[in-house]
Amino acid sequence: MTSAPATAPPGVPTDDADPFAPDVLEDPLPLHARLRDAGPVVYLSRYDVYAFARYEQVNAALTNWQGFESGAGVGLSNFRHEKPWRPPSLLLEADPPRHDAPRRVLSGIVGARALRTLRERWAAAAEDLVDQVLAGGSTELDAVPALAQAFPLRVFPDAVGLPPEGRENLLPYGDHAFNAFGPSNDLVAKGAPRVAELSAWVNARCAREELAPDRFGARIWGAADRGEITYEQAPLVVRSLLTAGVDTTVHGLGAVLYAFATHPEHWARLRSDPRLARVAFDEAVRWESPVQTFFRTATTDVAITDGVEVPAGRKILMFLAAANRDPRRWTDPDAFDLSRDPSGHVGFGMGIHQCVGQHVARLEAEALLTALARRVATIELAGPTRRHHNNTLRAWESLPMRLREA
Ligand code: HEM
Ligand code: OVM
Repeated sequence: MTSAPATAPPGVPTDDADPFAPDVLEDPLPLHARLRDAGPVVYLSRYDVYAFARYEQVNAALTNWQGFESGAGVGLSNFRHEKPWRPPSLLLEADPPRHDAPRRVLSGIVGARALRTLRERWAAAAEDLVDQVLAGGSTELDAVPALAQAFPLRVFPDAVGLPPEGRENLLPYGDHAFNAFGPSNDLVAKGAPRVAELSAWVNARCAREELAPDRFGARIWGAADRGEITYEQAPLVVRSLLTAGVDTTVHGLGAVLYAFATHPEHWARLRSDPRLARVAFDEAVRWESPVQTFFRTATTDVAITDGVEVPAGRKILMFLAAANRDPRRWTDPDAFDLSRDPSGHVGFGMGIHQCVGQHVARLEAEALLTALARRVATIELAGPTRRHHNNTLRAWESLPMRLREA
């Protein structure tokens, strides 16, 4: 291993913050503003890495996979020097050309066209869930377990083709995987005792025999039959769905439900025009950025601005969340606003790794928000909210809400 400089190169401002410390995870916005204002690139001395917090640099790096690779891992750990906690993802942690075939296969299976057959089924599942929580009247509930977790867990594992047993492992496995992109802090230590058990369960579910016919999982194996990916790759592609497909949507739904509970005028607008459900979800993904950060690794010395460069081999932390609220890019960035056009946000990433599951996430959100908009006149907070801390995810642990039936 080459020894890294302990201080920033000339022209690069330094910040000694820990982006993964509990107080920052509780409220990351002040750090995001400070890093954006410090300059286009900042050196984080605590971890000896660089950081981009402005939209321009984050967007440019995400669309420059030649200069900013993913194959060295998209967490703090550099896979060229340290052994990954699990075999690397064939999508997230791969660069072209190896990234391309798995990506093509998965886009065909969870892309917008392929999802059309699920639309009515998921709409009906959302109506059922809303029926059940309203139970014939207005109600107080914790929107995290009752809605944000309940809905994805009803529809997504079925769509992948998982058996009913053991589905309770999905959220803790994903939570650990997203923690593992950060440093080995208390959050990773807290997950460690269950990693072997959870990984064994997830890995076993990726086998062909485990997966119901004609669902996402079986279709991935079907792609192997056609030679589009190898039989060795198929289980790892299934694993990507199981890792990235649950916690993300749970926290995305938590974000949009919190947004509506705190912006009643926007709930009224959604009720009068349910077609706003999709833009509302994207605006919530911009506003909250359920996936806050990912790293890249510089493949060569990369020039950022005049005379300032990131040296080859160094990790750069991309603050998607800070880019999504950069006032250089967005008008009134801290406002949740259904009138804005949130397209171009980097909450799903950008470029060749842009979230392959974004249509799944949007369809889930559309189904749930549409069902709620039909039945629920007002949503309001009914008690103190609590954050869930994760090294990568911005999440709610508890969202007490009162829903008044229309
Ligand atoms: C990639 C966010 C839902 C599967 C990504 C990336 C982001 C992201 C930011 C880019 C990572 C990078 O550039 O390094 C989200 C958010 C979601 C969500 C905010 C929900 C609101 C999903 C779902 C699935 C999924 C539902 C599966 C059905 C993936 C996969 C990749 C990915 C496999 C890697 C793609 C590649 O590297 O080519 N996601 N995601 N995601 N996402 Fe999502
Ligand atoms: C993967 C994956 C993709 C996106 C996010 C993620 C844990 C994992 O392909 O395994 O987070």
